[in-house]
Amino acid sequence: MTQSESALFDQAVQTLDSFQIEIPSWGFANTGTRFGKFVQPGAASTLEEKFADAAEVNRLTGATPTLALHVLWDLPNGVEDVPEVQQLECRFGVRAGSINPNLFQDQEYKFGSLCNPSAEIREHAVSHVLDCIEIAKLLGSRDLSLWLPDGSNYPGTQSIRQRVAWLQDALNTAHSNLAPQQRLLIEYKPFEPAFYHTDIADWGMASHLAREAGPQARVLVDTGHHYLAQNIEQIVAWLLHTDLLGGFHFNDRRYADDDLTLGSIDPYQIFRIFHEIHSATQEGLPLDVAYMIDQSHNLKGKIEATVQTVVTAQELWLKAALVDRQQLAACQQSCDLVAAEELFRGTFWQDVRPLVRSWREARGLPADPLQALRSGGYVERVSRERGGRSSAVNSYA
Ligand code: RM4
Ligand code: MN
Ligand code: MN
Repeated sequence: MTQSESALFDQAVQTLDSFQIEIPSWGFANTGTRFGKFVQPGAASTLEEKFADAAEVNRLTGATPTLALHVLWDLPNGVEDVPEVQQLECRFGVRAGSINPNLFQDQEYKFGSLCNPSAEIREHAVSHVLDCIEIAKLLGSRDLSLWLPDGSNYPGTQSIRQRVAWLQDALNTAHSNLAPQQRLLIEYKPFEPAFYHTDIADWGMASHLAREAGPQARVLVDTGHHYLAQNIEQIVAWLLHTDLLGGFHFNDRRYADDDLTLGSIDPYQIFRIFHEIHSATQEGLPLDVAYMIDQSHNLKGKIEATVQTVVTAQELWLKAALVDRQQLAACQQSCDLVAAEELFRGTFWQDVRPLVRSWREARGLPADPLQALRSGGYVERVSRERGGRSSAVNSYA
């Protein structure tokens, strides 16, 4: 290794050692679209199976020590299920990650949850959120990630402002129940399931709600929750500037909230987002960003898709770290547009896969996690074990 090669390798080691990404329990379950589901024999249907799959992904990638849990899907009995989760954490060496309340499944949420015109239903929704905060406390999970389906389908049918007021009350209550180290992450989405107005439609609304709720509230950016023309890295830059960036739900999409695997459609987009974060970190901004995956693997093998996503995230995270930001700043300052763009683009085009591979070898991980998954026989084994059962489908669609 030349001196510059070894400096590059050291940078890669530091960059990859410090990058962890949370995987979602629902990424291992049978999912589908509103038209139906194609059931996979290896899909996880119990929490134990989800933890087992998460452990396999962590064994292969070394980057996924936590598993996001969706409360009604994973802890149907709420707080009572905490001891089971704790046992699974010990058994599989994977910790519970962010806790996701479920405010979209019950029949009573037809007209909304935290923004429902019925005070009784709003109270019920708030009490579910408080239960989730309690679950998170017991599990030592820092982040509560809140996504609501609330909104309306037809103009004039709901008071948009009244609903904002109800929502703010609910979030204030949630915030006042947080333990000091906990955070409330507020996710936004422009449409779906509501098709006229969504109560938290964009990052501006989420930022406002977070700021009003209190200092432990932040915004959660789900990459699939934007209109196609939106400049997501600009939103990220603003959230960094305002110290409101709490975390990400990564996925990719071609049209809307498609929940495709990260970087499958537009890897450059993720590179640009990561560049904003690396650049803020280099400037010494105090960052605490939760990197999480939120995907629905309808056609790809669940574990394969998850491993592929983690590997892609690591590659893009490293690529973005390698941007020569001092040089870039000089080009920006002198308005040397083409030089700046070529530096930026050129770093994106650089193939970092050999570097990531060397890092894996240095860390005793499989050099090629996807290949190791294929040759390891895990998917075949769980497909045999799980395939016979009719798997209860309790997630998307
Ligand atoms: C939503 C949103 C949430 C996720 C649910 C299942 O579209 O992305 O984060 O929990 O789907
Ligand atoms: Mn999401
Ligand atoms: Mn989504």
